[in-house]
Amino acid sequence: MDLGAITKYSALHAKPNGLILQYGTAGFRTKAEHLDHVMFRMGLLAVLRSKQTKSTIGVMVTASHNPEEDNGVKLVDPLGEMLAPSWEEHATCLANAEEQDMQRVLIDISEKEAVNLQQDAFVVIGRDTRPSSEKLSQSVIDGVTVLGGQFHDYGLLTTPQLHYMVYCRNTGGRYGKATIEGYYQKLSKAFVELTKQASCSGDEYRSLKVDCANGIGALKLREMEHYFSQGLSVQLFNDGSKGKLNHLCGADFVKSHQKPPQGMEIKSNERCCSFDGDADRIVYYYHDADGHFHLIDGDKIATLISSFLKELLVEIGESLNIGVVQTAYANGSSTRYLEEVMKVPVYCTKTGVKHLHHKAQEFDIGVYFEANGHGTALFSTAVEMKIKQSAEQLEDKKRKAAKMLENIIDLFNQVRTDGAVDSWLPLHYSEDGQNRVWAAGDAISDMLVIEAILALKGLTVQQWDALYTDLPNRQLKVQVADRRVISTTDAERQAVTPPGLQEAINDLVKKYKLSRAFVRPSGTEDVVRVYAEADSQESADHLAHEVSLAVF
Ligand code: 16G
Ligand code: ZN
Repeated sequence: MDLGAITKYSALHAKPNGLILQYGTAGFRTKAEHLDHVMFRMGLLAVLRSKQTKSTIGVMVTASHNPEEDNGVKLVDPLGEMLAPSWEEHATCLANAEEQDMQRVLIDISEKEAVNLQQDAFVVIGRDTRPSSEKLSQSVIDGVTVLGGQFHDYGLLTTPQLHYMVYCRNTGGRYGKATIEGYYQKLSKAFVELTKQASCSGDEYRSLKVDCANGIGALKLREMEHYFSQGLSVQLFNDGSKGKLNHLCGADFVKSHQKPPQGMEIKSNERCCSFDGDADRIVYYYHDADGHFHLIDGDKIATLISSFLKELLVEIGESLNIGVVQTAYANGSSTRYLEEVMKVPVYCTKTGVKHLHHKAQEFDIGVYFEANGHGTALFSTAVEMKIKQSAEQLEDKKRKAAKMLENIIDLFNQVRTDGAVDSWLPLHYSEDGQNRVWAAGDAISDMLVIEAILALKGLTVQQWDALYTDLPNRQLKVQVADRRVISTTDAERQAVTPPGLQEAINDLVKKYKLSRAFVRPSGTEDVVRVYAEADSQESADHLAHEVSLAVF
């Protein structure tokens, strides 16, 4: 380590005095102007992580659905998954170190993690379309090069695309080509194969309006659309040519305001969807003939996907276990429908993809979605092997179902192992012995899966929506002096501190029918979030308001 050079370059990316940031649920996030030093330092950290794992590490510059003025950064581990928890702590430590302590912190991390500093390092970088992202990703590159790391800058990418690149590079191309064309080809091939089998191929199933949140999703869908246009034609809105990123549009806006994005003209019963600013979330919606807006959120997406997968398994004659993972935000109606009608076990975890992902890996097929539209399905190695055998051996109908399942696995961007997992995973990388894979939720791949299922089942958007009726709900955010005074348990559904808060919430909830409410400190913003649902919108609004008063 050339400590002199690090000190010299670090001074060019100086930390503002007194600024303390935390590596949160999705990395660092704050106003872009406060992030230069964090970017430089994450470049340094990515090199250390790369040396330790002897693998390529990813760095993504984005603040997802947050306002255009914000930015953020997160590291992507060797199998395309979220950074390991111990390294999140190192990231926080390094980001907050005062200039004179930088060298010591870097040496500390290297010693604690037994990093061989002679080892080569390779880092890949991607960024979203924010005006600040280009310069900030240059600061990441400065950090990488000053520690002697090599890098490839992919420039503009969606977050899931960067995960894909990391995964492909670390598996020697067995999974797919680590290029943008490789990504497009892989997904489109599976989609076109799948939709070929759809008997309902009228126009109704073949066109979709997409609100791209004025973000990266627009650029990438535009590049990709001709690869899958045989099966689907997309009409893009909020493509960044006029509006501001995430402003009055995008998945987060639509979900939290429960209304359509601006800048999109919707005719009745037209199928529409919204991506978020880095294209890892998706929600669907439509206007009915009376002009009422209907939101189809992550819960209903999980329901559609899990019921389709279950049907395919029945067809093939495999009794594999399938489970759905949700968070406290899942609408009560969705949980009831999954458990009581579909007879699928449902589990609740804390908010944040890493928690859901972890739980979903316990099943042969684990479908996980946050209500906000962030999710995917995971398939165990055993499933893949069985499906592969079935696709080769079974007769007609069964073989067709097995083939469909194979293509769905590909479309979800899931690793295909052919059974020989351990022989080609980066040999030196095994944090917890788990076969962790990437596929952490991708708006483009989720969109293609959903479109394929609707076409194959011949479902209209209204029929999909009619699976169950959402309980009216409301989300609010509350500014408090210190959100950390609130701590929770039971997958964030119960408040432990401050004393008396949970009792107060219980009393309020009792006043309404079919009601439920919880509070939790945000992992991405300096606010406390309140969620309430009840039998009417008015009751849900009242309950949310009353609970937010109890938070003070
Ligand atoms: C991040 C999470 C998302 C979660 C959200 C909650 C990832 C990749 N993203 O965006 O899953 O829903 O945070 O934000 O894990 P909150 O803690 O501010 O409510
Ligand atoms: Zn996002």
